[in-house]
Amino acid sequence: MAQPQRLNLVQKILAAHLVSGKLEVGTEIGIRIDQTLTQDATGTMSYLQFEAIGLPKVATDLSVSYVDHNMLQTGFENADDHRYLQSVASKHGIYFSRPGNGICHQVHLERFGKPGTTLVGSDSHTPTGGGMGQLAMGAGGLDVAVAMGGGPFFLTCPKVVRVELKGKLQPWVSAKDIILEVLRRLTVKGGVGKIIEYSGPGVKSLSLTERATITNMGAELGATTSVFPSDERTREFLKAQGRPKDWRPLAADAGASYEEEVIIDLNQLTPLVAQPHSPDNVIEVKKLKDVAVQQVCVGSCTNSSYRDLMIVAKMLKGKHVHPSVSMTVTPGSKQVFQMIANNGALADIIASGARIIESACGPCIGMGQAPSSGAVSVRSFNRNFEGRSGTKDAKVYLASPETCVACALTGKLTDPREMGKMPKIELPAKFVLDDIGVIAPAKDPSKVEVLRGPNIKPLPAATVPGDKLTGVTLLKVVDNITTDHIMPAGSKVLPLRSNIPAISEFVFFQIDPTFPKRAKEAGGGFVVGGENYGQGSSREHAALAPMYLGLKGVIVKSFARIHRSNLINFGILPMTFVSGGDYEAVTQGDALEIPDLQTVVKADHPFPVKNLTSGKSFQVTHGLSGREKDVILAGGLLNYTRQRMEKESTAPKKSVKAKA
Ligand code: MIC
Ligand code: SF4
Repeated sequence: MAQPQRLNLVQKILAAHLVSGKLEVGTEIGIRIDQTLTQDATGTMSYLQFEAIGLPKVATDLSVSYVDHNMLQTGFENADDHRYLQSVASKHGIYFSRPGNGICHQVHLERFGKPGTTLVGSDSHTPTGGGMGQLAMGAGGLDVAVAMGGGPFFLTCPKVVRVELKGKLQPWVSAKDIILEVLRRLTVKGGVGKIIEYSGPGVKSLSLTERATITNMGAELGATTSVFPSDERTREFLKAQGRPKDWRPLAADAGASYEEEVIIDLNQLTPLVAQPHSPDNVIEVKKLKDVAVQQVCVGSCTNSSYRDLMIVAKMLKGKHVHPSVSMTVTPGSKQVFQMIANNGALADIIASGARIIESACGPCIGMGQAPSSGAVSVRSFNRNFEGRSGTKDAKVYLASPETCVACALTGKLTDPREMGKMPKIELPAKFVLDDIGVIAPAKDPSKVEVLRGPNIKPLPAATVPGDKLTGVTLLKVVDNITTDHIMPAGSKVLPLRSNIPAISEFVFFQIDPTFPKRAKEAGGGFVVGGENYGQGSSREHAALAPMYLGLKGVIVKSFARIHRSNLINFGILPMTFVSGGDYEAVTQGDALEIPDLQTVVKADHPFPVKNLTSGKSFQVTHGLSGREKDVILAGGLLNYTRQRMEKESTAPKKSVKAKA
């Protein structure tokens, strides 16, 4: 008799949600999505797209729209977007988390996430939910819109990497140091095509929000997501959140197999820091001596839980922030904020001279608190890409809240182990639960008017490709280009997220501000790049705005997962060099041509790109799945989804919602 298959945790959740394909690594699968989340900076586009799909109501178990990114209201734009988001949510069966209620990932963990379910969010740090055993993935807004409509979410069936945690963290070493160690070993592209599953005896010593710090920053590995088992610690957290019924146990079968294994001995870890300008540029804090620090920021979806803020408060109690340091503290949610206010910890933080910021992304996305010129800024955040802080020559280091406070007190990079005895943090048996920051959807949607201010411009349409693709190489870039390079954020650009003509003027702003003008004058063209192109955020604007400028294809050595999907969703052909050396065969300005486009898109083999300037050709592949080919040929995912829905509505008795 055949032995029953022993499944790892990832396989169990995938198998329970599989709608199409087989669980074979490297092939495309479609899974049913239980929950979605959006945030405001990506959400306006996502809801405009959901409206364009034309369904009256979301088909998920739960969909939540958060406002946490575009919080500075320096003009009407962000306020307009918030109003649109609130009304469109109310009309279509979506919960609305008001500005001030907190960062989407922290709030979702507290109030909505459920072990064993699937979550897709229009934000790359959606894997935060993996801390509670949820299979939580970041995606472009259009993929989330389709999932809200009940369509499957498509992904490449990942390799599963087991990270075994042995031993126990030593005082002053924390969850952030674990993920920094994983990043040090695997690098920012080491997780592409993989899901990281944590296990081992060290797991139970980590509280739920500590696990969430690790899965959150797993996004920086390029991983599809990361996940922890759901155990007694998970039950404890859900009980304290007043949601004991949402708990269910979840673990890999004993003897389950994995494609790769990594072992981390927690006893051996020391406080770590990621140096500028990459989250994998990791070194022990003790090795960096005499680096003066001008700014310290604690917060972001990585490290802004109750536990994190309490350690900050206890370390600051009775002390003062160093006179040459500007320190900011951002609680991750209204719940955390209220609890540290109620128990007096907030007063200790204020008394230390730290600046308190409302619960939001804030400095993490350059929404205020840009450091001074050339400053060293130590942050408990997850990304330190050049210029992301709002100051191009700032040097941003990523560290645990403990290390951040040690730096704030001494004015230089400091190992927190120099701070004496580590304070003990008691986790609450019950969190403050009032949910006044969440507004339920309307009972009668016909009474809701969707409010669109002048900042909300109609969606630009993707074009259906013809029989050849021609254009100039508008830009040639190096390895590890981030979506922050392609489509910057920050307080000046983010308010334009609902206005593609306006935001497209900032495409590649940091690398070459002449790009938009040149692209328009040339009638579009190509971008050529190196490895891990498009790493970082899920922002589909990094595909949508270039599409608006006429970008037709991107040829690189390798892609980051979400950005590749976003390119396809907007009808831009993603191509990889068959031989990495051919990267040298293209120079910026070269005219390129791909003949027989329809044929090469439908085929699975490599095809030539003619360099009309040099007179030579080189080979590329697209690696598109059958569905992705159809999306490209339809002129993008919106056209493709509409066409499918039309077909289904004319076919008898078919629902848009995919069944498992
Ligand atoms: C980020 O951390 O880069 C963001 C801002 O949260 C993005 C989303 C966006 O660009 O709106 C992300 O991580 O996906
Ligand atoms: Fe917000 Fe920063 Fe988290 Fe992105 S990484 S969701 S900007 S806190």
